[in-house]
Formats: sequence, C-alpha cells, structure tokens
Amino acid sequence: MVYKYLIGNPVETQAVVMDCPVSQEYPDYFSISTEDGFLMETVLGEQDLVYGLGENVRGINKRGWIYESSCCDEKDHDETKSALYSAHNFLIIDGVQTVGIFIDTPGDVVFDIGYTRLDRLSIRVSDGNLRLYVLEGDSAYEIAREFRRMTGQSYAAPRWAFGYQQSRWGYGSEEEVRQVVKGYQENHIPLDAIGMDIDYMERYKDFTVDRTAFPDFEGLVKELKEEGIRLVPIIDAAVKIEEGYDVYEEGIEKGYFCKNEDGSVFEAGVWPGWTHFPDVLNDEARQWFGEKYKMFLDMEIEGFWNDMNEPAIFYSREELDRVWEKIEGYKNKNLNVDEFFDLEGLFPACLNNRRDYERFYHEMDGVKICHKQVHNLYGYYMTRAASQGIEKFRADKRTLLFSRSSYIGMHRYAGIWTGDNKAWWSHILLNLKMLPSLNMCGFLYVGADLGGFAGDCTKDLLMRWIALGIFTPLMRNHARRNTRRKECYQFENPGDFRNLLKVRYALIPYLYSEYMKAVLEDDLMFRPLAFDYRSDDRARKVEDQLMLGKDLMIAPVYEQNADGRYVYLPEDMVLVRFRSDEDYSTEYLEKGHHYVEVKLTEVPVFIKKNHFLPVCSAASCTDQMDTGKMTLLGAMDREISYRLYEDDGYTQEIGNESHITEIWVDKEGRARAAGKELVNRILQM
Ligand code: MIG
Repeated sequence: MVYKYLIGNPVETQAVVMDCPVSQEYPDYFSISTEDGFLMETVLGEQDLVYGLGENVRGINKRGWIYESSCCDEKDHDETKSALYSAHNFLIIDGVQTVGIFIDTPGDVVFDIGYTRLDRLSIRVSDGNLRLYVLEGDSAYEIAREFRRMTGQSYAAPRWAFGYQQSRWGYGSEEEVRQVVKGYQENHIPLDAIGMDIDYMERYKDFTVDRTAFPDFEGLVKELKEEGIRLVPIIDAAVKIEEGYDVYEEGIEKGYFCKNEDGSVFEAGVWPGWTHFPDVLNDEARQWFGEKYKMFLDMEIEGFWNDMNEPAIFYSREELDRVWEKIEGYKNKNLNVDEFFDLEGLFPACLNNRRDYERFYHEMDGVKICHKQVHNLYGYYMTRAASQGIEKFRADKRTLLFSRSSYIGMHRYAGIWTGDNKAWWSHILLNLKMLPSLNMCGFLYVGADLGGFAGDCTKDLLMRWIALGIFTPLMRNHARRNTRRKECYQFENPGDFRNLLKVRYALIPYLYSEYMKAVLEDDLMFRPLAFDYRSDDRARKVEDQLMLGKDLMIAPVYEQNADGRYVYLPEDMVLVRFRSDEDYSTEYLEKGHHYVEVKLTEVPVFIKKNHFLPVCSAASCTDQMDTGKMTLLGAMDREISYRLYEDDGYTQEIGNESHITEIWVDKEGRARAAGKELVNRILQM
C-alpha cells in the first residue's frame, strides 16, 4: 500500500512514475508537524532496523547517525560525514512497524536516525515543501520492491559495460592510452573499456578534444574498438567561458546558463577556470546540452560518465573576494588562535560552499527558482539531458552512462559510480554496504573505484577489492592523478590479476542475467541477508555479506593480511573458491558460523543449496565470449532449474520470452538446456 501526501508547494522532481492518489490522514505511528517546516518522528523499537538512503556512509543498517540529503563533492567518505554526491531520500523501517518512507523534495532533508536519541527517528525538511510517500507492506523486501515499481524501470546497460574497465585521471595522450591497452594485452588480462578523464579535453572544455595530445581521437576509438575495447569519455557539468568556444557562445546567446538574481549569468570557478552552469532544469536548455553528446556518438563512442554535477564549485567571485579581504585584514597581524584557524580554513571553505548555491537561479517551466531549492536535482537532470540527447541519435542501441551525482528517478536513465573513495581497506566494506541501499533506490548499474581513487594502492588491496568488484555491474579500476599506478600489470606477477579477472568474465552470463532480471522485474540484485532470511536473528545483523541474485551469497575479505574471514551461513551452501575461470574447488558447508580460508588469489562465492551457478570460459573481452558451453556449480538433492537471461547485449530489444534459456537438472543430475552444451559439476547430496 502506498500513501501519498502533498505538503506545502513542492517542486515536481520526476522521481515517481506511478499515479498515487493523495491521502489526508497520516498513519498514527508517525507524529507529523508542519508548523515550522516539516517534521516527522517515530519511536524505534530496540530490534528495529533502518535500511536505505542509497549512497551514504556507515552501515547497511543506518541506525545511529544523522544523514543529510545535500549533494556534495565530498572527497572524504568517512563516518563523520552526513552526505555524499547523491540524494536518495528513501528508507525502510523494519521492525514493530514495517514501513517505507520517501521524502520527495530536491532541497535539504535531515534524517536523524537515532542520533539525538537512540530510540527516535526524525526527518526534517526545513522549507516544508515535499511529497511524502509512506509504503506499507509485510516485509522490508516487499516494500523495497513496491518502491522500485513506483519509481520505474531501471536503466539497462549494454553487456560490454559488464567487462572490466580501466581508468585513470592522467591518461594524457593517445600514446599513453595505447600503452595501457598494450599492458593488458601483453599480459593477457581481459579488458573492455578505458575511461577517458578530463585530460582528453582542450582546456577542460566539454565536447572538445585536445588535438595536440589526441590528434586522431576518432582513429583511436576505431582502432581500439577493433580489439574489443571502448573509450568512455567524461563530461563535466560546468562550461568554460571562452570567446569562440561554441558551447559557451550558444549557451550565452540562447540564455541557457544559470543566472544571478539580477538576470546576469552566474559565474563560478571549476576545472577550466571561470565557467557557467547549463540550466539543465530548463527543458530547452536540457535538450540543447544533451544533444551536444552527438559529437562523440558520431565518433562511435558508446559510453559516457558525467562528473562534477552536484554541481561542484571550487569558488565564486563573492567567496574569493571574501577570502582576499580577510587575508588582507590578517596580514602582518599578531594572530590569535581563532584567527589563525579561520585563516587556515579560508580557501577550503570556498569549495562547494552553500552560500553559492543560494546565489544562482534556474528557470523551470517558466518559473525562476533559486538553486538551493532544487539543488539535489542537478546531477539527475544533467544525466537525463545526456540520456535524452543520446536517445535521439542512438535510439536503437544501449549506451553506457553513469553519473556521480543523482536523485531517485535518475536510475531510469543511468547508473552511478560512488565517487572519490580512498585506497583504504575500510572502503572495500563501505563499497559492499552501499550496494543494497543503492539497489533499493533503483540504482542497479553501480560500482566503486576499485583500489580506491585517492591514495596509493597496494597489490593486496587491489586484489581483495577486485574480489568484491567482480560482482558489481560497473567494474572499474580508477585512480586520482599523482597516485601510484595501479593498472593490473603494474604489480609483480600480473598473472594473479589475469586469473581474478577471468573469474569476472566466467560470471558475466550469470551477473548479466540477474542484473537484467532485476531491471525487468523491478527487483534488487544485491540484498541484505535479512531480506531473504527475515526471521533469522543472526542474518538480520550481518553487515559484511550480501545476497546476490536469487542464488548466491558473497562474503569478501576486507582486512589486510587476513587469510580468511568468519562467514555466517543462514542455510546450507556450497562454497566455491575460484582461482580462475576454469580453476576452482567446491566445498559443502552447513548452516551456521564458519571460518573460511580465502587466499589472496581466490574469490569465494556461496551458492544456496538446490540452486546452481552457471559459469562459462573467460575471454579477452565481452565481445569474444562464448556462452554456448557452460559449467554448472552447486549442490542439490532434487530437480532444480535456472532461467538464464541472455539477449544480444546492445540493442533496446530487452525482456522478450525468447531471451530466457531454461536450464534443468533432474534428480539424477542430467542437465539440459536448449542450445547449450552443459557440464554438470553440481554436488549430489
Ligand atoms: O575534482 O576529472 O570523481 O573520478 O577523476 C576532481 C577528475 C574531478 C572527480 C571524479 C574523479 C575524476 C576527477 N573528478
């Protein structure tokens, strides 16, 4: 059951696609006040869990902290923070009351989930304008699925986007890109794509190519595609102010940039120096910006990533002036300690300053609206611009698209990556914990920078992180400039990475199948254990294992120098230790706690009893894969089957009955599937 309430005068966000009648009476388990903004409170029972909030810090269970929806270019993803790049205002209370809450407003929202008082949840929208949705259902999982239906079908990525992607801020020339590809090829490590960061642009201008460093960009795109490797360029939100630059000049001429209160065009400093922000909330401007992607489509580019769209602002004139003035005042002064700390913080305070978000305006449906009120929609609408522009010129095919900032609703147009994490062991776990929360909010094509964006990565960190990244739809190794190189071939014995990545490719048919089924059926690919084992109190508390698809559980190692980890099995399962695509061992484990040894060179996967995992042989890239021959892994004591979803991987033809291959294994262990050669390695119990 979904109840919708209209409070104040909210902006239409386009998060929800389902029609819901407006209710008047609030459920009695919430206390709601609209006197001073909007405030909603409820008591949390001792055993209640709170799920959701998508991309955020801390646990799968979100209790015990205060979170804020205010999209931010946040470079430190640590537990003292309250917000990252996206605003995913959906949560589920699983306990005495099992209820979902979606706060649909593009402005600031504060979720106090047991921060002020351990046993209280309160949600505040200070400007008091929102659509409130309350979802009732029998279980958290059911509510999550209801929410997925309400907000519409998730973006479907092309299959090649499930291949391994290598990226780095700093690939500064055609030669350097070729060398990276060569490093992979010479070491026989699979590779499907290279992320092109801002280095390919001319002076950080969107929709330009630096012709000194990339004189034949088009040629490079074609040459690599012949080897099965795609280039994926980045697009930034801000547009450089430069005479003669077409995007700038057109935007000015047509009035498509965000404005100051007095109608002049708003300026802020980002990568290219002074820039303007395309007013993607304005229909015409959005269409204009989106159509710019055509330039790359014409070069046969098939994927993009949208960055800096919170939007990130390094400085505005006003903030810089403030800094100069203060510095002037402090110059030659005998500073007291407060003044010194103030001085120290002046420049950092310019970045992503909230005062700047109050300075500029959009024109939405003919109405002038302050950015602050719609802040959390910017990344969504920039990415929607891209998606709709691409759709216009490449309608029949699927294009890879993922964004840094997002709001619920954007999941229909693209995926996300989780931004600038660090080369920290704790960030493997953070990566894991975000996955089910992101899925609840509709984001299925997701992944983190493997090995960490900032900081120097070590071989063991990258290997363990890859052993988690193997399961995420977006599997990309990306790094900040000036960090230690971490392409797989940069470390000793690159064969170790070859074997790990072969495991990924062996799993792609299953991962793609479960991903596409989640897309088509409004389901979740990753779930907390508690969603599947509701009445198992142990399972409800597990924060470092996930259910994946309908058949698997994953439990990666995330501690340095560990030779394994404790794993909780809510039922009997088969543990497969993959060492490569065709090299693995299986072990039957009973329900309960186990210490599972996992070598650095192994990837553990747990398969539920009477389920099986179909795997195939790896290849150098997804285009080269042959799924005609599959090996089945698991354990069974009765007849079992699996519906494998396979389509052509690149057209918009998805979800036909003909895309399903039913794989049957009868009681005697005879396996059959139309058009497949099967090798049965399922343990007979
Ligand atoms: O201010 O384009 O999150 O992935 O490498 C940094 C440079 C801008 C932030 C992105 C990161 C990317 C970087 N960008």
